[in-house]
Amino acid sequence: MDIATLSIGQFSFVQNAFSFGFAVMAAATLFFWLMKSEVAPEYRLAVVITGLVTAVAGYHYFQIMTSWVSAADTSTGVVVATGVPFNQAYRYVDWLLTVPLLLIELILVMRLSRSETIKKSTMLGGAAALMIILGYPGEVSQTGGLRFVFWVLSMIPFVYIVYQLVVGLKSSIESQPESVKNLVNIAIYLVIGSWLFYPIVYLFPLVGLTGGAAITAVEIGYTIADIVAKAVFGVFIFVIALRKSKLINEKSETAPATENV
Ligand code: RET
Repeated sequence: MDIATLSIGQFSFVQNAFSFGFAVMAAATLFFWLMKSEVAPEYRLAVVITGLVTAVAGYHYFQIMTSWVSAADTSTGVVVATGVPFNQAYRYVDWLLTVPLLLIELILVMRLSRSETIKKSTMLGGAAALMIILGYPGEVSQTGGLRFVFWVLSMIPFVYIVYQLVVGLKSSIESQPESVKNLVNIAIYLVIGSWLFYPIVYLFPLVGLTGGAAITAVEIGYTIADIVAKAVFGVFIFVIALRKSKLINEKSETAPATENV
């Protein structure tokens, strides 16, 4: 990627987006960790992991922003490459850590049986890690051909995850309490919707966007998707945990709690 193809406006726009991403992730982390005691003990792990995801992302956004700033000199009013490459590995390392955690977060908040929790976390977490690892060589390659080949390879685990979320979790959703069924459904579609964004953004340089416009579109696209997939999704997880905690409290006053509550 050639940073000198960006206009000064594009360069600052991306820099501001990274700064915004860092602020959102840092604030979300504080929110989840400070609010953790508002949910029943059964759901605290899910909420702590939600904060862990935004904490890891916040750290990486800070690094991404720093790397972006060191890659260019704008003091002359145009973008001149300093020779220090913009490090895209930060994004992929961030995803490698956070994507499996996000899936585990969703599984934990559903409170399935122990064996099912372990099985689903391993399968989905493993597929997510594979998807990210397969995407990286294409992201850093300079040729459209390689970018496309790795897109196709990475789409295989991606389709598997989406299939598992839609079909595999269907019966688990049915066993969720009425008051959260809708929220769990929305959370799953939020995952699928925001995740679909990534492979589409990845393709931008292959569908006619070039130079600075392509770089800007990819970086802004990933940043928006990250904010939705981590912070906004995290709020859904938190609200689901809060509502289920209320149910536990109500039930303990009347009858014993049911399995998925
Ligand atoms: C890549 C490569 C091209 C093909 C596919 C991809 C999918 C990436 C996804 C990333 C999700 C990241 C999240 C981060 C925030 O927490 C690697 C771009 C399918 C789905 C959710």
